[in-house]
Amino acid sequence: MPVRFPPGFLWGTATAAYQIEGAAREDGRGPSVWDTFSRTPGRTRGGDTGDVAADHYHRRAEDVRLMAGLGVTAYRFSVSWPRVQPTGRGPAVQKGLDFYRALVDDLLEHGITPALTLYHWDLPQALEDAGGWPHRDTAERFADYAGVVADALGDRVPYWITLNEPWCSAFLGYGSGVHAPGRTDPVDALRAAHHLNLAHGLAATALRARLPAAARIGIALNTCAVRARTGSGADLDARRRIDALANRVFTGPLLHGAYPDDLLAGTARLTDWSFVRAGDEAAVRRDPLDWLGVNYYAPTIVSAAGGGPGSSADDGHGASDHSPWPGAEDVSFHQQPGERTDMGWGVDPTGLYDLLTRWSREAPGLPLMVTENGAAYPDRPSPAGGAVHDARRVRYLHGHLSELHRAMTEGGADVRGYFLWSLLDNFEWAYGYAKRFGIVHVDYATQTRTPKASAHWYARLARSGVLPDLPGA
Ligand code: IFM
Repeated sequence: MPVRFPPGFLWGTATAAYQIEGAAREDGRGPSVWDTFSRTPGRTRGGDTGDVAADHYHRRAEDVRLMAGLGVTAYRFSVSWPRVQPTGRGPAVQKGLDFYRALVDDLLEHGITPALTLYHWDLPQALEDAGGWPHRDTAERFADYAGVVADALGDRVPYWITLNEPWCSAFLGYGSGVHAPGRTDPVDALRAAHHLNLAHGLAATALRARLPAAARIGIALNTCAVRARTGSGADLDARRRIDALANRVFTGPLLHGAYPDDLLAGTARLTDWSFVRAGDEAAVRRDPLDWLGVNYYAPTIVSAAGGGPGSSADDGHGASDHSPWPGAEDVSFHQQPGERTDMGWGVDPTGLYDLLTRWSREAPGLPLMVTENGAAYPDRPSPAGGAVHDARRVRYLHGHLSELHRAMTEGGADVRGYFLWSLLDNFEWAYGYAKRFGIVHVDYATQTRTPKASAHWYARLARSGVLPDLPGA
């Protein structure tokens, strides 16, 4: 039986501003925390920065034509906050807004539905200098910025995503410090998580007041498929604790209007959470989500402290002397056996099934989208003819899309679209340009784009709605 997706299902690709745009100092753009972090020696691999990246700021039209040629029906991109408000507050820079307006116009002309992310980690440096996400005012500034972007683009963008992976912003940015701004205070990480939740809520209200009724507001969470290494009580408890810090710290207030009790108890020796003011949790879901974005790459396998051979404090997010898990620093992490991607992440599509069916059970009636899924592999153009044979990526995608389909058919999940990460090879944060997630290869010396075998395979899917067989199967 062919694996067929419903008509109207969105077939997208995804990117983020700092990872592809470059033009870091052009047209009035201000510095973001990632400019500062990546220009600080030792913070990114080889000192790589997003100064030029995939030069998308200058190649916007070519990149949209490329997508159109692949037949994709949707594109998820992010707006760079410091390109629009260089210091994170005050009047908008018209040239910054013009760039995104032109991008959206190009997409619509090619029949590609825009999905706009307001925040994919590039906090204006001036706001970090004023305290960053641990500081409450940043949430208010974010709501103002959301209003500015809605006023400029609200008439033509149907899908809005407030935040991308707030877990990374809070816990990698302020806990383990492997992401910008590189701070390492567990309480700041928790404060940041709360202010990101609040920022989502305030922004959703600002968007709702400005956007047409048909616009759909969501958030993209990297919810974690946490698995206990064994069925022992201690390992199951480790799973519960990581689930609280990875997932329920966001889905608690977003879906249910409150932080879970076990999260508060598990972090009580660090903080009394008095930074959560009366009314905050209600504000997070005053304008409830229209849909939930799920980003998934690999499962996370945990055990209680001292988990035996092969266990470590490394959860796959990058080495640091500081844990990104406040109050659960003792939990051990384990590698998934079997195949791994170039990030070292295990390949297990069933994690996507588990997440989609979990959120669909926890939030009945809430449509879901896979807002990121994909894999890094180092394949390059072959010397003969330049084709890029990324067979492992095709296998990865095939496996995950099969599980997505199963989640819809057997698991009852209402999934409306899939955004493949990523359209282009790009700046992979602390790993710089060493990791290639694109279905289109980028030669950074010449900025030549070469669609890989996975792009051709995905084009067949986007055009037909039927999962193509694996080559050679
Ligand atoms: O490149 C990132 C993206 O910015 C956020 N989600 C995970 C991707 C791969 O690490």
